[in-house]
Amino acid sequence: MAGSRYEYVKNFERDEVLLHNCWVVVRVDGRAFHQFVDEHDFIKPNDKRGLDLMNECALEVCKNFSDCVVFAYGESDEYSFVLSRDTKLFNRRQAKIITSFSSLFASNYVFLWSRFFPDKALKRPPAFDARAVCYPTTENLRDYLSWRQADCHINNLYNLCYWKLVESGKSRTEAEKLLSTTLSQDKNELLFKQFGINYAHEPEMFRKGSIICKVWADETKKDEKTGQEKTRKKRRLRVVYCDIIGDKFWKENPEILNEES
Ligand code: DGT
Ligand code: MG
Ligand code: MG
Ligand code: MG
Ligand code: MG
Repeated sequence: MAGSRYEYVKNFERDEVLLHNCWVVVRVDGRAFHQFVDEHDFIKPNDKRGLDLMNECALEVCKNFSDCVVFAYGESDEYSFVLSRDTKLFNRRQAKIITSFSSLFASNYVFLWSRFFPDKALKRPPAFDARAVCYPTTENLRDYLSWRQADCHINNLYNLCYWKLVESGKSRTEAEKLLSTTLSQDKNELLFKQFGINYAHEPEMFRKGSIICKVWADETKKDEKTGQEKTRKKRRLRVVYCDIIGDKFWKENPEILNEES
């Protein structure tokens, strides 16, 4: 049946289609979270409740788009979702993909808030922006993920030093000035000598960020006939905290970026 005479307006629509045969990374990032975390008294520099909430939101996104998301990496107020390079999601229409991811992430953040902050009312609705970037080679994708994990490490080391100095009585300007000339090694030393903190013993979630992917896990089931328990290895969606810059993780989990999966 012919549409209305107004239907021609559809011809003005333009779709940006994500490049064929490339890995797609969708990164969502909290809007003005420097303010949001202050308004909600997040612990500085890392609030485990906030990071756990981010992970739960990301898990929901991964489950919702389980056919296409093969890996996710989160740190601070951001999460990167890797879509398989042959994904047909929304015919690879960029706008549909990024808006679906960011809105689903944000709605889950609100929906799940009270589970992670039971004693704290949400003072305003948070927003998350999103972008999609195409990476033509697996090396490019690995470098992207390494870039985010290195960013997590650099920021975390800096922020830990910064807040320890401020807590110890330095002004914010003094702390900034003091740290401006330091290298990574100097910061490690400062933490150890002045505050007795061995940076390597800080929680991996803070130092390495969070990874969501299918990993091999033991699953025990009771055989209905014999009543005997059987353990089988299955790939299950999990949050893990580990290094993804080196080759070890990728060698142990070749299925994740396996182009056929
Ligand atoms: P944007 O993304 O341009 O709208 O602006 P922001 O303010 O969200 O900036 P961004 O995304 O570069 O930085 C994230 C902010 O969130 C940064 O100020 C640190 C803060 N943040 C993230 N996680 C935590 C946490 O666990 N504890 C605290 N205290 N702050 C956190
Ligand atoms: Mg941003
Ligand atoms: Mg942000
Ligand atoms: Mg951010
Ligand atoms: Mg619709």
